[in-house]
Amino acid sequence: MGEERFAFLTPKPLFIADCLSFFPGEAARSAGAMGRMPGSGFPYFIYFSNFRFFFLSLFYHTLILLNYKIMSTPEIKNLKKTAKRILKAIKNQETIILYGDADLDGTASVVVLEEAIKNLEGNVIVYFVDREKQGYGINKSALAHLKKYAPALFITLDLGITNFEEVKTAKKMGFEIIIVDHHAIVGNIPNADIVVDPKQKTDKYPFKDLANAGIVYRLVKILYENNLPPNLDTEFLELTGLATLADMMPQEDENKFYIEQGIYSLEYTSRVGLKVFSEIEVLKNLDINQLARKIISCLNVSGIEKNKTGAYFLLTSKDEKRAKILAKKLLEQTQERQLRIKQAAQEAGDRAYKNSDSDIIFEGDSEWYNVLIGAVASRVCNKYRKPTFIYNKMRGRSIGAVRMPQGFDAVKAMESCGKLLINFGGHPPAAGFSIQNKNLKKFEECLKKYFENLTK
Ligand SMILES: [Mn+2]
Repeated sequence: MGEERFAFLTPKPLFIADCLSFFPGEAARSAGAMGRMPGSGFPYFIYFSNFRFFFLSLFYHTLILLNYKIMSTPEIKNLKKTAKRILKAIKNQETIILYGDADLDGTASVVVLEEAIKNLEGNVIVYFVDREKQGYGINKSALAHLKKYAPALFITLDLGITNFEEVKTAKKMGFEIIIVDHHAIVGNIPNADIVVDPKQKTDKYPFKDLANAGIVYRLVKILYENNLPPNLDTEFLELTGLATLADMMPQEDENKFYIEQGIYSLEYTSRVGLKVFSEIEVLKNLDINQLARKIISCLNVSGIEKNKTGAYFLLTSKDEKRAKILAKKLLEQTQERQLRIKQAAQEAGDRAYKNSDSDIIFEGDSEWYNVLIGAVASRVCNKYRKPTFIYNKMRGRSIGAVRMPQGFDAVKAMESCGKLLINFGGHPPAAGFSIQNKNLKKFEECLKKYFENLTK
């Protein structure tokens, strides 16, 4: 038991290169000295570099310790059960629906699991929820659209853990539901067939801050009984690393491994949709970290067409010409969006300034679209260092993004006013909600009271 937990830490040629990326400066220096290796050449530079024996043995011992630590820890709850169920579905040629969140973490989760399942000859339907039109999570219109595929195995990725009613509805339609999510548990868990979320109280997995893509990466390792082909492994790690950064998960423990490993191999990526970024004129001179940040800003918010995200189309593209056009388009859209975010953050800040004695910032507008509010809330929160609630006011209801300065918990704050909300969820520093417009004022008052009591 245990060797499947961190197969990428078991000794094999790649392993030496793997451990190097714990120390990216050293690795980059050796790689730089060797120049760019063709194809998936990056692991091989180590054989040519005159790396000092002392460092090697240091790394080796670190790795043995890490391996020991990881082998003696339990797996994420229900992850093996999920893998088993997926393998059964593949064997029986059942339809497997992958229902993902539209950000990069959700998209990476879908792409990795889809490619893993398809490579084992399973049947996959991919669906992304349109936050702009449908809101966050599982929702009625998506279920109405997917109903025709029932009965099927319905796997939610990077969402679902707060969709109590929707899970019930989906089960009635004949779906078997597996939730794979990393967001905070709000009270109970939905009545799904299997729930994977390291934040469940009963989950003994020691590291709680994985991105959803990190959970999926582990799942895929189990699906392949640790014999994931190296080319797939590298490609999956790249997406896992990017998603972990995009979701702003703490850069420690296992996450550090995904980020450094993923970003490092990005330079030699064989995924067309990622490779094209480094070929775009204005991005040509960026170093690998800057390039990664650019890619993330383009793929984290990429719009939805035909129930798929722009990032999904790009990451699964095999056609270099079309991928380049799409990447350029996403880059343009990102620049426009960043301008709009700046303007909206300015406006929200100005309005909040008039209310400067309030403990919180609570502002909304019909022009602040769903794709903007998260970034707007982040900017405002960073500037004013107050609990920040920014919402897009639509017809009848609003969708909001929440950001907290250190020491505050967005999920707990909303839990205390939960009755006024349609739905809410997320992480302590960053979360979201949906609400009937008629409850907005009450919600604001309730939050003010909550934070007033906290600071007393
Ligand atoms: Mn996520």
